[in-house]
Amino acid sequence: MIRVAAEVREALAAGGAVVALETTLVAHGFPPGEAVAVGLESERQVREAGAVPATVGVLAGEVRVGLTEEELEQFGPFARKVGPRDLAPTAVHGSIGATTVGGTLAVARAIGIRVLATGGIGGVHRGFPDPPDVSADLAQIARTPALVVSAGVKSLLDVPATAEVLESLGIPVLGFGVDTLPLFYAAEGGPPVSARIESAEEAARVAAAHWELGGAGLLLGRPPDEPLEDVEPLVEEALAAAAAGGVTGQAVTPYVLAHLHRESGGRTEAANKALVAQNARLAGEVALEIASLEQDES
Ligand code: PSU
Ligand code: MN
Repeated sequence: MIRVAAEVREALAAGGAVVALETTLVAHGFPPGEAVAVGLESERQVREAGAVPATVGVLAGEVRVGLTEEELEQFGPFARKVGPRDLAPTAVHGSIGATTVGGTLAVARAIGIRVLATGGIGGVHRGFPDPPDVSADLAQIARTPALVVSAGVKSLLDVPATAEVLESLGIPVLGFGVDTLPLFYAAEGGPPVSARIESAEEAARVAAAHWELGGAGLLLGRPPDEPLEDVEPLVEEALAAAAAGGVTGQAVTPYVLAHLHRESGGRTEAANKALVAQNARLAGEVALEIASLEQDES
């Protein structure tokens, strides 16, 4: 059911550094025609850090780990958005499935990948419990012994509520050189993190300690280098447009991101591309540190 590319398989067997990358961000987070380049840039950043990228997607009846460029090009807007619950049915039915953070983590857990990079994780959507929309990313982070590097929680969500759920689930929320959780496009104004760390090496030591203590997932929030601090009015407009258009469930995040990319004149899209690449780079660095700690152990 799971086909792991030779490079990823060999790196895992040797205890090397591997970073899982998702395909929902490619299929549903950027306009077609630009999206594949975002995925390839993440892979390049992971490699520059010295780690092996493992992009995950469902294709031809298999969960593939370590997609080729030709394979990645198949993840267009028509690809099904695949969370943890959707992996098995999508694979069995032979559909193309773009894995979310949650879906990708489920695969990472199955084969022992310890680090994942994304833009921003999903969480509690605004207005809870009407609608009662909570991303499966949260529950999957809680059960996967892996570190997720993101620019925090997507600001189109109810970020304080999401931070509370992260605490309830026992997920350490680490700030990379910051005391508050980054807000995806924005760096300022988020809820406090549970611990601040200053380096990739320190993140790796905290993750290793958390796992030794029987813990599972951790979130590492890295603020974007060039944040946009003024997008909240546009976010509210995008959410109102989604509600007015009857957009619900899995379709909300892609709809809102596309609205923002269009209405900001491309500013949110440029910011999103940049932060995805920055997170991939840091994830590669942390993966390297984790691999070196684990080598020392054995
Ligand atoms: N980060 C981005 N763009 C995205 C996502 C993350 O920069 O599109 C995706 C991830 O796949 C994440 C998903 O798992 O958004 C969350 O969607 P939902 O809230 O429907 O679970
Ligand atoms: Mn949802």
